Amino acid sequence: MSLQEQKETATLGGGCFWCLEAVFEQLRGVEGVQSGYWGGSMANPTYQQVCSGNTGHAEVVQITFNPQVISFAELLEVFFDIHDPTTWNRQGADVGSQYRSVIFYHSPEQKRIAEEKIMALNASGVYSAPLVTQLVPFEVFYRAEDYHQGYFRNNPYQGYCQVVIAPKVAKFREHFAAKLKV
Ligand code: MHO
Repeated sequence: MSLQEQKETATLGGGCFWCLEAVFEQLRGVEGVQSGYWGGSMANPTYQQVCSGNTGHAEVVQITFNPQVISFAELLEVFFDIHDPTTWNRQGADVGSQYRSVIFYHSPEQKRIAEEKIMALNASGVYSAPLVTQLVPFEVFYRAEDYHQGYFRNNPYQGYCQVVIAPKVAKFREHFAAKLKV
C-alpha cells in the first residue's frame, strides 16, 4: 500500500477551531490539522466575515490521519469529549452558527460511523439533552488565515487560550493519555 492510501481526512466543527486544532494535533496517527471554514454561502471567507455569524460557515478543523494508527471512530470519541454536542449554535460563551456542532463526512463509511456514534450517545444518557450535531456531506474546505493555524501553540498566553483552551487541552490529555504523541 502506498503512503497516499494510508491517509484519511476528517472535517469537524465543534466551536472555536483554535480549541479543536490544539487537541487533535496531539493525537498519535494525526499527521496534520488545519483550521478553516466550511458550509457557508461564499468562497474563501475571511475570519471577520465568518465571525459575523451571517455567512453560514462553521469554524472547522480538517484532520489528516493515518487510519492504521487512529480510526475515524477514535477521532469522534475525542471530538465528543471535548465539546458540548447538545448546544445549538453555541460552545460555552461562544455563540453563533459558526460554532455549531457538525461532522462533514468524507465517505459513506464515515457517515455510518458518525450516525452510529450519535445514536449510541443519545441512547447512553450521558447528556441530559439530545445531540444537535449535524451530519453533512463534505464539499469544500476553506483554509483560515495563517495566523489562525497553530494558534494555541503560538499564542499560549493570549487570554482565550489561557482561560478556555488550556483547561480543555489539559482535560483531553488526561482522558486520552494513551493516545498522545508525547
Ligand atoms: N470568542 C473567541 C473565539 C475565538 S475563535 C477562533 C474570540 O473572539 O477570541 O472563534
